[in-house]
Amino acid sequence: MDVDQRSVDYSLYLVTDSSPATLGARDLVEVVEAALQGGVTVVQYRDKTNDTGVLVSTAKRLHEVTRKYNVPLLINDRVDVALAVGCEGVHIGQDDIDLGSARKILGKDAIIGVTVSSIVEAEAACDGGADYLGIGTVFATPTKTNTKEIIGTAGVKTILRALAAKGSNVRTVCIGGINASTVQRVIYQSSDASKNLDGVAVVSAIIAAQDPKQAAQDLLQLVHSPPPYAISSIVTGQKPTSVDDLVSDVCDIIQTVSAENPLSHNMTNLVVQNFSANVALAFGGSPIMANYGEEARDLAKLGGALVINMGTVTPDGLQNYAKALSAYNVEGGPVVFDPVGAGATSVRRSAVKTLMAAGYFDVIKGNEGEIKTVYGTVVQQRGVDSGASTSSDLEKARLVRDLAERERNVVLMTGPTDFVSDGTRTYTVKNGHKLLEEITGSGCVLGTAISLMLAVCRGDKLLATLSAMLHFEIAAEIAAEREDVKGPGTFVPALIDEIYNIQKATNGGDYNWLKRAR
Ligand code: 3NM
Ligand code: MG
Repeated sequence: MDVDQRSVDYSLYLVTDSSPATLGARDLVEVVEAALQGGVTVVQYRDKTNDTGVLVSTAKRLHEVTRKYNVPLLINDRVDVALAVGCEGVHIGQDDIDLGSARKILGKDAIIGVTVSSIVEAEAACDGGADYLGIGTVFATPTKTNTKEIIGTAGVKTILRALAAKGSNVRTVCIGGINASTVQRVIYQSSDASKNLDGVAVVSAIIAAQDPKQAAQDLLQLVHSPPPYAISSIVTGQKPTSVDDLVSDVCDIIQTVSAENPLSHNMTNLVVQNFSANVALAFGGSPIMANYGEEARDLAKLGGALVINMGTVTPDGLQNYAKALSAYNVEGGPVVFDPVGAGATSVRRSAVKTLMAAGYFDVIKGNEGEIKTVYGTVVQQRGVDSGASTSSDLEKARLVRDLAERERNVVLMTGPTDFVSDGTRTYTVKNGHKLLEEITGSGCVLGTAISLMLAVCRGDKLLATLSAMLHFEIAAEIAAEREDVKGPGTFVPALIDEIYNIQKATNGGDYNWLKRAR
């Protein structure tokens, strides 16, 4: 088979596994042929256990099949086997034969790919003339337990960005835990404005599948379609606009919430359930407090949004959150993540990592300590409070922008000044009142408010978030100024009333309250 290296289609790259745990008692060549019928575009024969004789004979059989489908066959690690078979190339890991030697043996027309898990490795492989990179390990996977580093979608993105900065046109796939439920998110979140993945590499999602042909077909289709929560046209290059410019949009969203009465599904902590439900009603939404993950599949079909607030996290709770998150991701229903107390304990830090790997959050909201923890900065929070600020406003603005860009979502850092960004547009909001800090759950209920706005404004997650912030925080100001409000106790019911009053006023065409926006 003649291969033009530039025209290789890396969309769905199958790595084989002959172990009984993955392949079972089936014949590898038959499974691979089924996968080829399903649309696999590259095959890598990877066998770490069999003797060389078996490797060569199996590779020959595989090559006969891959040639029929005009798909390149690469051999993992074993340049000698590739030579013996005359297939299209090899894939080498960091501990295998070095790239220069492999190239010398196989020649310039061979396809040679290299496993990389860092920028340094990626740049070295590029400089050494690799045709493509296998970037990983994306997610922990039972298929390969001796992986060096779990890099997540953020790690893949960092590498892609570094390659783009070098002007490299090396092709890229990623590997590790890629399956039908992760593939779209991995491609969406990894891709940098300047460089995208060319495809994904999978082992168990195809080799261990009941029907490898169907599995390959499904995966290929997912590779080529954006996830349901993707925004098709994120506004790029737009300068941060003043809040004033957004008045009519904000009011539109507020009106739509009460017109459509969307569901706000809260998986929230024990402290704020009642408060959150009342606030959702005051906004004109329809709250449901449902912490059991199995319910989410039905609830996610109702067009609403989900709030995951890990304020009272438990092992059971974490599993429930993950189930609900994936149910909403499948439907494209928006999800708000409130990583309460993220930096307070090691359990919570690890819960954050688990949830971030489990699915896509449209909006992440938290105080300074929480957002820093989600970003990966080590902070020690005392309880769930943010603690004294350690960053300048410029640093905070950069942090929310960078995290939003990394996750391709919206990030809100609350505080005396709120910072909110979608990675392109970053706004600050200075509304609110000190009394919000004197009551419990004011941050949590803002998460609920955001969920309602997101449910009716999926196309602009930033605008939805901003609408909730302004509505809620201006209501707090108006409530705090009322004569009957004497302190935190009287503030809570007044806050609910003023949220309700703003909603009613906006529906009546009175936008005056928004003049307070700062
Ligand atoms: N290489 P699955 S991860 C073969 O990170 C391999 O370099 C990896 O298996 C790396 O698709 C991996 O079943 C196994 O998760 C991927
Ligand atoms: Mg290897």
